[in-house]
Amino acid sequence: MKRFFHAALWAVMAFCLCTGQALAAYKQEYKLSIVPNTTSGWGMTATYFADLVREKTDGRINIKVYPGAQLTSGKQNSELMLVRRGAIDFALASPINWSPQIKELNLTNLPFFVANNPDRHKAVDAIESGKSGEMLKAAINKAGVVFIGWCEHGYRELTTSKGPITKPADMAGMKIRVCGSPIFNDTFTALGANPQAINWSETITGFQQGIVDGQENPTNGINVNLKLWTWHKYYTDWHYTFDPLFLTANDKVWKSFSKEDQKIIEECAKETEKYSKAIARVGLDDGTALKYLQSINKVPAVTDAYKMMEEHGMTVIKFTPEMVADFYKATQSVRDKWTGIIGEELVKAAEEDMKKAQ
Ligand code: X2X
Repeated sequence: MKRFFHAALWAVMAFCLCTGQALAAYKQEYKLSIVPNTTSGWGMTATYFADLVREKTDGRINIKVYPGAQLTSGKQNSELMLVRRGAIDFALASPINWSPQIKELNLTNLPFFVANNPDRHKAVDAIESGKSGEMLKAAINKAGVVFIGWCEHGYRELTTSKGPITKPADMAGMKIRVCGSPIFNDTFTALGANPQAINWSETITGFQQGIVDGQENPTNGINVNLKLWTWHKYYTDWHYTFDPLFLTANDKVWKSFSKEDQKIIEECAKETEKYSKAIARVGLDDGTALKYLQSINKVPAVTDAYKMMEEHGMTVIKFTPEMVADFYKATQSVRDKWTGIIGEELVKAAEEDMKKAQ
């Protein structure tokens, strides 16, 4: 019996060596952190990724999504530190929450920078797949975590209880909730508003209590999903900053996976990227996103955000090029200051990547 057991053990080990499977024990569960809830576009993306990885690894890698910034006790700016330390295994993260520590990640939050191109969605793709994207990935890896792939939150649009907003003067003194990233403070101050840094975990209560007059977040993923019309009757479609998302893993966790499993995870991330971009862009692009979602049989409940918001009594203001020009001018000092912090080389590389793609 003993000899049989030994022989069996050797056979298993030999099989593992031949197939390149690591013998290191995998954890029963890997924790993936996200800041908003599971029904947001961000949450749907995280679930899509976790399900795909579980399926493609035959259950070897079981990722569980922890929503609501619960793994960071509501403090969204601590996420990078906790992934680095290993308290969090994976994060589907926004540059906004990591930019206080990784200065390069302020790039897409330069006001009126990415959308300042004829096709704003192509501009995003060009950064992510271009030289500037490589520089961003390198900056994330240098911070001690493993970059796995890009996903998407979307362009950040403004919702307010007062309005309509068509020129910077309309924002004078308005209390706007922003996340705790300093560039947002500078942008809203330059526009004459009164930015209030509040963690997302406390923001909804802030709306209910009327502590702020407005906030900014992506249309499909947050504004429609959270029914922002409950508190804010004005929607300003100004595309002033862009919020990608990226999948990352703790370094040790990543190294514990076999090469095959790492490759599977990377392939799952690529699939997730397509889905994530499509749900962020559906109804806001030329129809490409909807076609893709139809092809994979994953059309979400709302595919026309503008109609939905208007049906709920929101006034939708779509910025004209003249309106954008006014806001662009009013925020010049912010771009100047933050280009210096982000690094001129990276900002230039992004400009070139975006120009080539148009
Ligand atoms: O805090 C926000 O506004 C949110 C949910 O968009 C992020 O975490 C970046």
